[in-house]
Amino acid sequence: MPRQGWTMETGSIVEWLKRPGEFVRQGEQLLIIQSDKAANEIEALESGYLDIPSDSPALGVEVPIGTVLGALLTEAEALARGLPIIVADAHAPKASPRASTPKLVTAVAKAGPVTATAMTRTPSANRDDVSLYREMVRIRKVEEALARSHQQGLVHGACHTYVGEEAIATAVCAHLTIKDTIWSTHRGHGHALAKGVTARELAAELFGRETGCAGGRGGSMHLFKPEVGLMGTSGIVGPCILLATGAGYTSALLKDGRVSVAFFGDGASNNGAFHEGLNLAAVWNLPVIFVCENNQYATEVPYATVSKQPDVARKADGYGMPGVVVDGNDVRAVWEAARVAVERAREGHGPTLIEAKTYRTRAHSEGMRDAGYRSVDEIDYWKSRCPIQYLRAQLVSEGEVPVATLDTIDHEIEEEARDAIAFATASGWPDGSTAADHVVGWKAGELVGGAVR
Ligand SMILES: Cc1ncc(C[n+]2csc(CCOP(=O)(O)OP(=O)(O)O)c2C)c(N)n1
Repeated sequence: MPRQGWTMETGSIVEWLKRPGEFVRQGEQLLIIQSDKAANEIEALESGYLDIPSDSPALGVEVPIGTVLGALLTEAEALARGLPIIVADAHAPKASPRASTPKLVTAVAKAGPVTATAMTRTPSANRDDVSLYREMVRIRKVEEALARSHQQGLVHGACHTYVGEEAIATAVCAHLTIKDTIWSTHRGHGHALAKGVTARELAAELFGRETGCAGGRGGSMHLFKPEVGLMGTSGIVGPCILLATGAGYTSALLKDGRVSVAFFGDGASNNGAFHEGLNLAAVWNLPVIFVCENNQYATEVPYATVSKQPDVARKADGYGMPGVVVDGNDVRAVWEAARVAVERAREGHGPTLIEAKTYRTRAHSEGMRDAGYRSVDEIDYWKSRCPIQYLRAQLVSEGEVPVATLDTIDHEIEEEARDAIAFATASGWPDGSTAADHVVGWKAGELVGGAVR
């Protein structure tokens, strides 16, 4: 019984999603457990044949964390135990009747730029594909390690991963200096890494440790490292748009040449902050890039059901700024769109709205059920459009980068992710006596605050 959150002491099995003897691949959903707070899907941490022993707790029976529920065995072990080995996945969940086959690719290709800015896909001399590859792999592997850690109860609070969307943060941040600022969301791990937060600092923050980028006080949704321009991630949908606009206003007043970037999801695009932020940035010609990561769902709500206009980018026209639709799973395309937008902002020509069409291939948040609102076919389709594999295939087919180089990067990053988890696990907790540091509040009519260290 895995620990799901700090307060959980006991849990019960709601449902096994696999049968005894069935081969389960690492990362597949294995069972649903009920904790003190929620029903969570638990994925297999490794591959193997499922054994549910006769003394495994029955459904609905509450047992302490740490209780053995089942095991994933090798084929020899499974045969020795007399399990009815099942390799074919006949019980795999079928596509939900509501969801349909995605047609997005054509839509993206047709949409193209919608206002003034001419987009080209011509590679720039300055684009470093190997670095882009490395950064995307870093985000992917660190996210997967964090997801596993969440399942083991090491991550406190929610954990929204960026798996499938890596190309966007990677390509946009490739154009930013350390002085440029980014403002992000609940799904901000990838933005933080791409802007310069280390894997160690990120993992430690999610583990609540003092070595985290926010001293272990913020967790997954409150990442903060102004030294590298990460001005904050936030669980409140929308305000990052206003904060980035404010930062753009500061830069315009100070004439310091910085640009600011707001990363946000399609869910924020019907929020009042979107209208206010884009309108003000356009009117005052502010150096801001609005990056809408349209992964097509706000939690379980399809974008098509909340906007008659399928392209968020077309809304830019209403504010008098360029709006660009780009394939968010093509890192080169995003890189080019961001290059034009950042250049425009730095030269004083004002903001741009980039809509990167993409997809998250994991659940909205780790442990949440991911069924009913989208089909397995749809998820598989988008997995096949993995931005990392796409760039890898391009690099290999172009003959510019040897496969061995890419393999080496994969291994180095795997090691980096492992090291980050080990570092976070070994790090200390913040000292309880500092709990009020950085906290302000009203006392007897006066604003008082703890120490700022
Ligand atoms: C102002 C506000 N309203 C509602 C929520 C609840 N909420 C959390 S995540 C989420 C969906 C956000 O979707 P989107 O912006 O598309 O980002 P994604 O999760 O798809 O990356 C919602 C509605 C919130 N956190 N803040």
